[in-house]
Amino acid sequence: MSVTSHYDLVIIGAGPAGLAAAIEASRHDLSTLVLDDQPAPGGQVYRNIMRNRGRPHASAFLGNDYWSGTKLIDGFANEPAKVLSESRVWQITADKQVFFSRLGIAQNVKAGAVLIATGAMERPAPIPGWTLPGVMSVGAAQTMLKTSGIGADGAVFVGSGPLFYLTVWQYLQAGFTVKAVVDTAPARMRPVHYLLAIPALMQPILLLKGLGWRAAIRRKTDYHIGATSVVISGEESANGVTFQDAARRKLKIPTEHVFIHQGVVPNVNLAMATDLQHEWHQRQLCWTPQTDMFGESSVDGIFVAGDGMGIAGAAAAASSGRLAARRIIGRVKGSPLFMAPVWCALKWRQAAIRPFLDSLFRPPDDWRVPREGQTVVCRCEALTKADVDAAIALGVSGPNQLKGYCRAGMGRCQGRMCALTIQKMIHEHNGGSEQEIGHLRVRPPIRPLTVGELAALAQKDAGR
Ligand SMILES: Cc1cc2nc3c(=O)[nH]c(=O)nc-3n(C[C@H](O)C(O)[C@H](O)COP(=O)(O)OP(=O)(O)OC[C@H]3O[C@@H](n4cnc5c(N)ncnc54)[C@H](O)[C@@H]3O)c2cc1C
Repeated sequence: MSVTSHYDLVIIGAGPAGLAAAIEASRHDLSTLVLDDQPAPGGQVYRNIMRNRGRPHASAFLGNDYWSGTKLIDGFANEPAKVLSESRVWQITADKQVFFSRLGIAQNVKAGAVLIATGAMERPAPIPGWTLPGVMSVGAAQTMLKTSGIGADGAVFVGSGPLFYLTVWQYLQAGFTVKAVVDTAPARMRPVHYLLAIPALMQPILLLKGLGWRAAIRRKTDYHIGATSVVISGEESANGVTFQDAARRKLKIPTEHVFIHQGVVPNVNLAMATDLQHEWHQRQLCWTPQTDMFGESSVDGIFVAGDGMGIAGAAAAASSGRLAARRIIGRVKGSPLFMAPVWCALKWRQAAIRPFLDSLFRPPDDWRVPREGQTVVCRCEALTKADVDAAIALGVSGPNQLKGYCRAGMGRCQGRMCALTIQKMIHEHNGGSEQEIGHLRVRPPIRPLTVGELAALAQKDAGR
């Protein structure tokens, strides 16, 4: 597929937000390029949907919400927008040049406008034993299931949140045995949860679906609610999970496979490396880019949509993608946006359940910062909580200064697996607000890049 060097709109991410924006822009004759690092469009939620269509078994266990994505995928296929899969975007400049690598070759395109729709990632879960072989995130377990129908019999799922229950349910539907489910959500709802459940009633189908998953899990597994003090045990690899149940009994469940999860947070590395202004979202405990109602960021012509601007789910992600595209179309064509308040209201309604979910499934404190000194915090640099505590005790103002003291956050992942933990540790030591503590500075390239890949870019420049 040929790639011209200029597009009206370049979109990063082929999930619901990116695809909905591309459909809208293409229908209004904007030249549009979608770059995505997965082998096929769909994002996290509709991962591998085109190939799974040909697998009758998959239709049963992936559920109706997954298959609702075919409408979006087919709609996108009918538009002239180009998609380049297996393309990792590693830099966006202020003059809207987008740099990416595809099949070992670095390339760049120039855009009239850029939409960052890079979605969400799982919140790091640094509990004792989380780095042992045999331990995976729930999202990774679901990725294996969606990609190739692979799973592990006898696994123990530990954590909470909508993706947690959905994946356990999909696992059971796919015919895998689940040894136990250790749910860290509170055993009883508090008054604040009931209060926040009122706006959530605007999304009764989602509520009922969640209750249905939980009821099925309770029925079909060894289910423990209100679990605290979770530890994954093992020397060379995981051999069990210990925890305290709601009745304060200490229990141990032997297993070789542990899947952990404490919700998702916006994947902001690309937005941060592009120098967009961010703010701390106290309810969702994560950083979000500052945008206007259309998703336009602090950098002119660079927009953000979907879960990358705050966790709101697939339907709201698609709405925010459409909203950003309409603003960009309006700019190119000079057309007014009379319907904007209606589109915003729809997006708000699609996310009405979020405050309730954020409150009920708020990660426990000891999942945000481990209580044991020997637990690894920064995986890339193999630093334990005790190592990082010792550096913080020397006196640091924030995560960027801490890097210089102990290298925490300086590895290949650029803080994806430790930034939120390190920030919270400094916050616990220094006090003040998490906004003031700040985030690790993320610099391009946001993904590891070989000299060979870069050389291709230099040759292209020399040939001009
Ligand atoms: C592991 C995981 C599994 C999930 N599964 C479900 C589910 O089954 N059901 C559900 O309702 N919700 C699920 N979610 C939540 C979910 O992400 C959404 O609400 C929805 O997919 C958000 O849509 P989006 O378009 O914002 O982002 P996404 O669907 O996440 O799409 C973003 C896309 O951008 C790509 N991308 C990211 N960075 C780059 C880069 N630098 N270069 C190129 N491409 C990039 C990603 O690979 C992805 O394909 C999941 C979240 C995670 C983290």
